[in-house]
Amino acid sequence: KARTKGATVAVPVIQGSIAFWLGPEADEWHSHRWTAYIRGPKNEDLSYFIRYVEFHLHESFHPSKRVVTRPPFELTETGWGEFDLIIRLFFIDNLESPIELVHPLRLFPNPPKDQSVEEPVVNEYYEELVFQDPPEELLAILRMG
Ligand code: SLL
Repeated sequence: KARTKGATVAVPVIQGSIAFWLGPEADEWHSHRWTAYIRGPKNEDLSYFIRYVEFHLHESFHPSKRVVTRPPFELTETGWGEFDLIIRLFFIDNLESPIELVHPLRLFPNPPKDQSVEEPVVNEYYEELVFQDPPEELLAILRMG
């Protein structure tokens, strides 16, 4: 594929998670419900350049690999523990190699709070997906945004 020369495009995305304590429904293995996500900074639909997203969970989840093929690119689960998710982004027509992000899932407030205070725990990071000399087709798509 024809690659452009001297073009760099940085696309801002947010990778994050939000977790809720399940309160009276909580049991030993399922104390929290959480959602991990990739989103645009203003909740833009990212499917104009992201084809699908793989979420790789801790091996205690079966299956541990989850594929989300349409927006919103998010995954909801229940569990008891914190771990690092691997989030792999695949692009339209495989025009660029996948990009991997690591998301540290947080379930517990830091510093710790009385758990009777049922506040969601949000952990978000701003990322820039940087495409260096992307194929012309991808460059056009990214510029149209
Ligand atoms: C810890 N290193 O020890 C981490 C591992 C794994 C969390 C946390 C599984 C839930 C399920 C789950 O929450 N695993 O079995 O459905 O804190």
